[in-house]
Amino acid sequence: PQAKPPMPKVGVAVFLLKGDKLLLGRRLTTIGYNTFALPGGHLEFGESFEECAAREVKEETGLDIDKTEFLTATNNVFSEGANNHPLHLVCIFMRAVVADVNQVPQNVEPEKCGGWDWYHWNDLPKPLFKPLEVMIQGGFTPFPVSS
Ligand code: 8DG
Ligand code: MG
Ligand code: MG
Repeated sequence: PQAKPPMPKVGVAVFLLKGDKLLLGRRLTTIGYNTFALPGGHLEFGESFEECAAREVKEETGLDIDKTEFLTATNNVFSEGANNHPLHLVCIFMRAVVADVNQVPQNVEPEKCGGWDWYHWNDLPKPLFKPLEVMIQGGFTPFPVSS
């Protein structure tokens, strides 16, 4: 029997903003090992982008989010994902803020993440997760235009 052909997947990543800082964690999973990335994960069947953003942030950091908005989407083809199989991810980027400013991020999945911290936009840690670095290098900013 023929193996199922690989299909693109949908990822949702969240720019969780606090003033001029954002939340990043060091990945401990195959793709982007040891690089700093946003909280996020895969869209489940039937879920809205907002629901996925809230669920993944909660699962990974324990934080509740608010004011969730769509920002942009990127198309990422990784030549080697898990087990050296190519991986095609359409990543949806959302923006949000913490529902309660006194809530502190917890490292809920220590096998997947080295820990969460707030980083100033002008002093981001290195190396960033490749798709994130490419966006930022290209001039993308997740912050609302100030009036
Ligand atoms: P899940 O099993 O919890 O559903 O997924 P996960 O293990 O949390 O998935 P993930 O790799 O954290 O996120 C899904 C995909 O989203 C990831 O493989 C690639 C894409 N993605 C980007 N940029 C970013 C980013 O900055 N952070 C995260 N978390 N994912 C990103 O393209
Ligand atoms: Mg996840
Ligand atoms: Mg994740």
